Amino acid sequence: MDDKSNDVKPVAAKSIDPAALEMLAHAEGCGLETAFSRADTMKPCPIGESGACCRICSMGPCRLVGKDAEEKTGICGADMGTIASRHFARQVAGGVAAHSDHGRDMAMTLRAVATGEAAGYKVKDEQKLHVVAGYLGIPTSGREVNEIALDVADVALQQFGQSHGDIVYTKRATPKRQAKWRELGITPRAIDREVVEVMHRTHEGVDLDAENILKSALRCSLADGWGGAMLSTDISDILFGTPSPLSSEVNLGVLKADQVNVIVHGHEPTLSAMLVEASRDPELIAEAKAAGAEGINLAGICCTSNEILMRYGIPAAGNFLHQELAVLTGAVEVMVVDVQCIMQALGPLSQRFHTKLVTTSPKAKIPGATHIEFDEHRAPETANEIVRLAIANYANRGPIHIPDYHEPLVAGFSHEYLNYMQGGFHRGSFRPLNDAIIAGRVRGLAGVVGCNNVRVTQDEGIVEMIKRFIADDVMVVVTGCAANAGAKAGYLSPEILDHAGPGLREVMEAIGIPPVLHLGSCVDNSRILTVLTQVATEGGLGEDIDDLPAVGLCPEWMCEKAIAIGTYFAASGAHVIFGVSSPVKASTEATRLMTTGWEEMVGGDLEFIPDWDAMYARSLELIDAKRAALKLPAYDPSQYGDSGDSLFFAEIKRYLADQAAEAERGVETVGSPVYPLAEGHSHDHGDGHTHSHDEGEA
Ligand code: XCC
Ligand code: SF4
Repeated sequence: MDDKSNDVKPVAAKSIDPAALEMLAHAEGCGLETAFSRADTMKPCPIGESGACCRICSMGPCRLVGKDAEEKTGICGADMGTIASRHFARQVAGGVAAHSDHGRDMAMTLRAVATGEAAGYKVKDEQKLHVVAGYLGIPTSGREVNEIALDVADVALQQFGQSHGDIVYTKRATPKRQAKWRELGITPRAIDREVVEVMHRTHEGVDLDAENILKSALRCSLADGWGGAMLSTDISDILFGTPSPLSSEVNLGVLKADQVNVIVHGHEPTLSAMLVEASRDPELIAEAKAAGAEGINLAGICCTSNEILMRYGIPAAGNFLHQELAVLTGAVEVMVVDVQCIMQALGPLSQRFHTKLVTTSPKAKIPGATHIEFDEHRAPETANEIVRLAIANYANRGPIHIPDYHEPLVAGFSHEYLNYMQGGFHRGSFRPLNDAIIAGRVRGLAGVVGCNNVRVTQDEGIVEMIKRFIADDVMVVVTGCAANAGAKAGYLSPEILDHAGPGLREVMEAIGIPPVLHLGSCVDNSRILTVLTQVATEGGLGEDIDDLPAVGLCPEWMCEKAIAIGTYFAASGAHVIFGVSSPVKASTEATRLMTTGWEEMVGGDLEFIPDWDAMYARSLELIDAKRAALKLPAYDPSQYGDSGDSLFFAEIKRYLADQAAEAERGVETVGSPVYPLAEGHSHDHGDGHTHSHDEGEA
């Protein structure tokens, strides 16, 4: 594997984002380090990186190295396949635990709302509550909202620790998929149980068969995709509204020189939703003005950002590798963090500036931070306290350096909204998309998801894949930090339709959606499972996810959650390709099991291809092979001519132009919906009014 991740990168090769490069030069000028510069001196340990290190017991750590490494064993006799697979399975369990614990907290919040203990929150999307109640077998007719919500919360919470039965949401998979899981014995039972079982099996001296270990990893991952993450998405929609498209902005330039800047970073929407309200509270805005600022500006980083971008249009300051860069601007009064993807480096770094780092979860403290514990029973007070801390801190600002980069984007595509776009609320379907794939106007579907990783050039792999896919008529969905990367590079703006291939362009214009759809945060990868399942069952493209001309990519993966996501997509029948480096590359056996082995077993697989060209070539090969297997016409771009702009897109462009003009005049417009709203969905316009469009729905 000759990836270049071990060389010291010149600054220009650290990111393709000009804002990041500007801030890295600024950091160097200030003599401050970042993850980017630390990566130059901290090389990945090649033994651990490749999966050849076992530190499961204290007879080791055992490291299998050398030319004959695969013939060696650890002291207990564990071979390379076992060692690499065990480590991989534990990564899956770690990722599942993270997403699912987040999901559990969402269910706890819903419960507190239902029992009237969570002031400031309410069930915002009753329609979604009814749909979810239906999935969970909870009666709805003639019942009060909070009565239903309480049952939904309790059944959701049961999914974590139930002593018998399977995770209910597995029934949302295609019948074929459910049967396959049953036959293989990998239907997940209870979320916590699958995590515990992997931890048990991978304890010293238990499961010592690579194939069996990896099979348990598949089962565990399904407890995330069709369990914790899917519940998290659904309950977030119930509490904060199912997203529908709106426009906003992305990159560090969304920070405002003359306003109190508050950044939310992490993963949960719970406190951040309250901070949205607090940042728009006239009383607090008046206090900010009294402190000499023009107002309060809230922006996000990582998936907390995606959660509030999708629902309130709050601008995104950047993805994972932007967290330190945001502090380096000197313009952040408070950075509020909850859980996951938060660098400890923020502690000491924020102390070099006036920035107050605020931790809020009892699960996640950082030395150097101020801890203001979030408790859903007094959320509005906590949010106000944090905003007041920021206001008081405004006067302490030193010199600031905000790079002037901010791209417009459209975000907020839920599965529900896509249904609506393709047939209206009462006849929602995926028929137009399926027909377009069958005809070859759309060559296939690609999900480009996941993290940033300093071992590769920031955003490069993600943006390269998005760019090439849409040019080759592959429709793209994005989530997490990959969505943010695509947005920073301009690929989430409707303007990008001009860069799409002719077939894709024609279809996108007809349906009225852009070629790259932002589906949300990382737990919202569950939305992609729902979309793929519906495409598979709509007709004409086989019967299951493994029949579809689709591929999932995670070019710049970094954490265990990404591994859990990749694994549940594979277990659901998708071909998945990760970049960076394979955590099992030291083992030919584990690599074989996760590729051809899993393909035979579940129809999907997990490959690691660090080279962007090779990753892309393999993606098209997989998509075209599925087209051929379905006996669809081979993709032929020459048969579609350029079509004119649809009225729909002309409208969006006009809207964005107006918005830019208004922004120029200082009118706050981020978060305005750019699409006609789906009936039954609502948008908070930030002025305290919620516009619901649910007439006509019983
Ligand atoms: Fe974290 Fe979700 Fe990865 Fe980004 S993409 S670095 S997990 S924030 Ni989830
Ligand atoms: Fe070594 Fe076996 Fe202990 Fe792992 S479990 S550290 S391979 S002795």
